Amino acid sequence: MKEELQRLRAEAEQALAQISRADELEPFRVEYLGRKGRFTSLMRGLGQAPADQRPELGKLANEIKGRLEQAFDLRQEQLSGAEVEVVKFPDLSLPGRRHPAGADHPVTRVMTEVCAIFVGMGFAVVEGPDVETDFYNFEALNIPPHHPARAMHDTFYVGEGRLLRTHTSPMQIRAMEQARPPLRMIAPGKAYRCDSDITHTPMFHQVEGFLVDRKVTFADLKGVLSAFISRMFDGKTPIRFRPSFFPFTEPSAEVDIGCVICETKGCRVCKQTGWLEILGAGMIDPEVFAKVDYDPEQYSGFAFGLGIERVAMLRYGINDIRLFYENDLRFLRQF
Ligand code: 2U9
Repeated sequence: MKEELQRLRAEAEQALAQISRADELEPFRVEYLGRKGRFTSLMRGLGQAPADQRPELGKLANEIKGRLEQAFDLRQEQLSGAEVEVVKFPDLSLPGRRHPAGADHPVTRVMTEVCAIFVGMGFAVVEGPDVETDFYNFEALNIPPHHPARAMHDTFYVGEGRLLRTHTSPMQIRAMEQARPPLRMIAPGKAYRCDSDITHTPMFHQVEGFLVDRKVTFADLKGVLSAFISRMFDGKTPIRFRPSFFPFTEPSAEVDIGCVICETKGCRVCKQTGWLEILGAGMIDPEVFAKVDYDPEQYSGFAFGLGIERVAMLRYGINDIRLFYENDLRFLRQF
């Protein structure tokens, strides 16, 4: 029994000395020192030893167990220290951890570019709330109740006389109320219309803008918008102005550029016309001036609006607007 105890002690000490990692400690403890371990089962056999040897054997067994437990604690301490050492001295030859870089969404990129071009021409940027009143969204823009143009706007009403703005022009009305001409401003932001198909999403982005001063003419409108288009697309893109109608501008025009896909030859994207509509614009209607107390005899101005998703679709050759809002990384990583 004595020899068996000594043998187990030597074996356990040897096994402990060979342990070099902290995760090997627990299996050792279970095997030798645990409740069902080898030491405990040997101690159980003590009952079979002759009665006169039992006290001496018991004392020896307790001593050996105590020393092994001490040695175990010491090894545990040494190994936890060793792990700290590893952290202190990392392997500098290992490759570093990569931090994936994000990128601007294509809509954000086009929005930033459009704004930068107008800011470069001296336009100030104004921003305002997405939830608006009927007055700022419709009435001040010469769209009275029951005007047929309201049907075109597919408005989301949110209760208590409030609605989600259907365009960013309300902010420009506020800016006109607060300042006097000369004014040059753009209003970038989100607009909402209850509409969804391959060219419409219920939320989309616009940049609308206006310039008001004495003696502003349609020629100024043509000059500023031509400069914008030549900076946004390549300088050689042909432009044409087509008569149109908006309640807030008179006269009004829609501006087309030569199809960027087929270079005006005619294709599916331009519906064989060779032209793509890019902007709406016109001279600010005197009724709008009346709403903000500007004298239309003294002042005139032009205004314009463009849909950012549409420009981004043309710029990047995207045929379904909904792709912008599906958050599919395979799509977004291309930009
Ligand atoms: C004020 C007065 C008039 C802004 C204008 C348009 C024409 C226009 C559309 C383009 C594509 C909206 O996103 S879209 O569907 N906009 O065609 N917007 S003139 O007129 C204003 C703005 C502010 C004070």
